[in-house]
Amino acid sequence: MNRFAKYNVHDNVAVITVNNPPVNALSQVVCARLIARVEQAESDPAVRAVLIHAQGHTFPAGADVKEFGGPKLAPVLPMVCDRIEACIKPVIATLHGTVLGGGLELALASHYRIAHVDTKMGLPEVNLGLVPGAGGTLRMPHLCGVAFALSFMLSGKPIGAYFAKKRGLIDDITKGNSLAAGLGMARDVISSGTHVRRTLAQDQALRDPIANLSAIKQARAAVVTSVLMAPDKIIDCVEASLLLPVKAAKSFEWTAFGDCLASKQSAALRHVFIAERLAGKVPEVERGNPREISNVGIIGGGTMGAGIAVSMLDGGLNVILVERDSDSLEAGLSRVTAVFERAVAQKRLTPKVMEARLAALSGSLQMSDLSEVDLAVETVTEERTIKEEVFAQLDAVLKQGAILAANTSYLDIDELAATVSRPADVIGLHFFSPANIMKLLEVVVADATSDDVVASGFKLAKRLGKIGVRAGVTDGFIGNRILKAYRLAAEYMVEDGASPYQVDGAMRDFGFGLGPFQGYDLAGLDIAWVQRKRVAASRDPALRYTRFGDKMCEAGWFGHKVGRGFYRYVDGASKGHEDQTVLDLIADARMNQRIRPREFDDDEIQRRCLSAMVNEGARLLESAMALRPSDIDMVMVHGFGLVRWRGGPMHIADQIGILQIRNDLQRFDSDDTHIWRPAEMLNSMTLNGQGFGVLNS
Ligand code: T1G
Repeated sequence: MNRFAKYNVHDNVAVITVNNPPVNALSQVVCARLIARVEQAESDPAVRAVLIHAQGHTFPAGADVKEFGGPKLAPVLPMVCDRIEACIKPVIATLHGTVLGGGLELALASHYRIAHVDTKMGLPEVNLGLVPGAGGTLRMPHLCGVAFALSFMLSGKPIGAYFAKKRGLIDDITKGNSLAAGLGMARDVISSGTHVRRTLAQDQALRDPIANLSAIKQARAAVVTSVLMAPDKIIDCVEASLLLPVKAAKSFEWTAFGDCLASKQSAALRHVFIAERLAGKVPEVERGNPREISNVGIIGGGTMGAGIAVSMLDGGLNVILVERDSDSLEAGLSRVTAVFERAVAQKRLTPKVMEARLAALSGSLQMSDLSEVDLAVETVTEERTIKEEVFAQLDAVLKQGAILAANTSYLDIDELAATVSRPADVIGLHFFSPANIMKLLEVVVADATSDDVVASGFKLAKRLGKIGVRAGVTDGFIGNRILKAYRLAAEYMVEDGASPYQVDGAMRDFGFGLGPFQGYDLAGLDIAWVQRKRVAASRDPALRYTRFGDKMCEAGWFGHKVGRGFYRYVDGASKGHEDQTVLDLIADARMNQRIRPREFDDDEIQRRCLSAMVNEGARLLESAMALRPSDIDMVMVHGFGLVRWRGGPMHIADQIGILQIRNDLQRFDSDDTHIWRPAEMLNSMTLNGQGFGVLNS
C-alpha cells in the first residue's frame, strides 16, 4: 500500500507522498492510492491538515499518457480531484519540478498551493489533442479569471512560479525545500484557524458570465481557422463552466475529454509524444558510454555547415568553423552571425545571449586547429572523393577518441569509415536543413561504429534539442528513401495526367507543409538531377523513368534559387506562381512517351503517395535499416514537416488498415512494379491482422 502514495503524519499534518517514477504520472493505481490516503487523513483524529507532496524530481507531470489507450478504470483523476476538494480538512499541495496537466489539476483541487521557485506549471493537454479532463477547465477560470485561463490552456505553455503567483494560481513560493515549506504552510493554516473550505459550487454565484463571455468570443475568433478539435473543446468547456451548474459543467468537461481522446488527432499526437521518446531507445545507446563533447569542428561553412554551427552554439558547445579560403570562411561566419542577428531582431534572442553564442565560435583555415575537438562534422560537397579527402585530413589531426561525423545525405558511411585509421569513431550525423530549425537528426550507424560513438550521437541530439533516429547504411538512409518513393509516386501521376500543382495541393491538405514539387523547387531540381545521373549506369531498366524533370533541368529551371522551377518566383519571393510553360513541357514529355493523360482526384493522389511511403517504410523495417515504425514517423514529422496531428505514414497506415494499404498497392501496380510491389512484411501483417503499432517498442 505504501508504494505509489506514502502516508505519514508530522505534527498533526498528514503527508501524502506520490511516488511513481520517472515523472509521478497519475496512473490509475496512483489515483486509487491517493483517494485512500485522503480518506485515511480525513478519518485520522490526529490529523488537522493534509499535505500532498511528490518524491523525485517533479510533482505529478500529468495523467499517465500510456494508459490512455486502455479502459478508463475508476477511480479516474476527476474523482481524485473532487475528493480532495471535498476533504473537510485543509489540503495543501507543495509543488516542484514540472507540474503539468493532471498534476496541476490535482494542485488546483487542493485548497492551498505553494511552489518551489524553479517550478514550471502548465496545462499542455492541447498538445496531445485533449482538454484538461480533471476539472482544469472549471478551476483555472475560477482561480485566475477566464481570459488568462483560456490563453493558458490554449497555448499549452508552462509558466514559472512568480507569474503563477501573480496570477493567483499559487499562494506562495519557496526557495528552500518544498516539503518543509509545505509543512510550514500547513501549520500556518492550522494555527490561523481561518480555513474556509470553498468549493466551486459555493463560488459559482460570484461569477459574472456576461463579463466573461467576451473572452470566450475572442478565444473562438482566434482558433476559427484551426483544424484541430481540442482548442474548440477547451473553449466549449470554459463556456460551460460559466453557464452550467458545477456538476453539469464537470460532466460536460468529461464528455469533451472523451470525445478528444477518441479522436484520430489525439491518437496521432499521443503517438508522436511516445514516438519521440522511443526513438532514443537504441541497443547501442543502452550498451555504450557516451563521450564528452564540448568542442566541435565543422568543416564547410555553407548553408548546412552554418546551420549546424548555429545548432551546436545553441546547445552550448564551442565551435571551430574550418573553410578552405578566407573568403569562404568569412562567408560562413557571416551566415552564422546573420542567423543570430535575425533572432535578436525578432526578439527571439537577447543581444547578450547572441554575444555569448558568438564568443564560442571561431574560424580557421587549418585542419590542424581541430586537434583538440571532441567531434568533427564534415559538411562539404556531396562527392565521395571530396569527403574522403576531408576524412583523411581529419584522421591525421584529430586527437585519440575524437568522433568523425559525415553529414552526407546519400554516401555510404561504411565506405567512408574504411578510408580512415579509426573506423569505430566514424558515424553519420544527417542534419536536415535548416539545421538550426529542423529537429530531426538521422544517426547513421556504420558496421564499424562503436557503441560509445552511437551513444555520443544520441546524447548530442538530445543536447541540441533534436530527435535522434537510428538509421542503417542504405542509399538515402530513412528520410531520403521514403522521400524518393513519395516523389516517384508523385512524378508518375504527373506524367500520367495530374498537374504538379494539384499534387502539391492534395499533399498539403494531407498534412505536409509543402507539396513534393514545392519541395523540389526549394531544394533545387539540380540536386536530384545529379543523383539521377550518378546512378544512371546502375538504374534498374524495369523501373519507370519520367523525363520531364530532366527536361526542366536541361532548360536551367532549377527552382527557387534561379527564379523558376515548377513554380515562378518573382523577385526572389518565397511563394511561387503556377507556370503554364511547365505544364506545356510536361504535356510534351507525355506525348513523347505516348501517354494519354487521365484525371486524378485528391483522394487517389494522397493514397498513392501514402502507400508508396508506407511500402518503402516496410522495406526499411524488413532490412533493419529502421528500428521501428514510429522512428519512420518521426523522420517524416521532424524531417519533412508532416503535421504532428497526422502522426506519420506508418501510424496513418494503422488508422486506415494494412489490408487497405496492401490492396491499394496491388491496385496501383502497373508497369512500375518497384514502388508498388507490396513489401513481404505487409503480406504477413495482413495475414496476422497486425498493425505497425505492435512493433513500436
Ligand atoms: N505519462 C506517462 N509517462 C510520461 C509522462 C506522462 N504524462 N510524461 C513523461 N513520461 C515519461 C516519458 O515517456 C519518459 O519515459 C520519461 O517519463 C521521461 O520523459 C487528465 C489528460 C514531464 C517535461 O503532457 O512534457 O494529464 O522514456 O524524456 O525531458 O487533464 O516528459 O523513460 O520510459 O520527456 O525530463 C499531461 C508530458 C498529460 C506532460 C519531462 N502531461 N511530459 O521531460 O523527460 S495528459 C503532459 C513532458 C493529462 C489530464 C490530462 C515531459 C516532462 P521513458 P522525458 P524530460
